[in-house]
Amino acid sequence: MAERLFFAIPVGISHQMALIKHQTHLGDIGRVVPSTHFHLTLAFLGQVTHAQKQALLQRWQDLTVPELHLTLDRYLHFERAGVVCLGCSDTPIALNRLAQQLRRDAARHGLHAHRAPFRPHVTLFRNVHGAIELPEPNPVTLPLNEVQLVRSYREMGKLVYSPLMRWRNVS
Ligand code: 2AM
Repeated sequence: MAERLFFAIPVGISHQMALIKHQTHLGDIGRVVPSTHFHLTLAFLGQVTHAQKQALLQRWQDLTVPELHLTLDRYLHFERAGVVCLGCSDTPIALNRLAQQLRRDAARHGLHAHRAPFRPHVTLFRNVHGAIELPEPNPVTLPLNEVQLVRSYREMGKLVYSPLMRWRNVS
């Protein structure tokens, strides 16, 4: 059976707190993403079969997680998706390289092919309808300590994100 998988950078508790403040600051603009669901997606894989997962895990066994910090310093409103996120104006080159590597490997194995460029962000609200004005945010700086391969599924109607694998840097 296929699983819905994606690669993400997790958001630790102290940074979750900072992001909750952003949600409070923005107010009632859509459906609030629960803080335990905060993540920064590097590559969405879609439905992955067991054979595809095995092949990719072999490919990624030596995946290197670069040491870097990522400053989230602007609100983004992706109108078609109906989401508001905290994103960054300056993507670190090493982060872009990592996301492109994961996306390329996934596409080569017949998985989701991303057409849009990588724009790092943490989604704060879903179901945001219509045009909204967004202020300048207080920046949040996330350290990149860990990358996770996450499975998403529904249990009793509730969305669950379950990390299957973790890759850490040496810091
Ligand atoms: P995002 O909220 O960071 O944009 C798990 O489903 C995550 O994968 C979502 O939170 C979303 O990340 C991303 N995702 C889901 N569907 C996607 C798609 N079709 N293309 C790109 N990313 C997607």
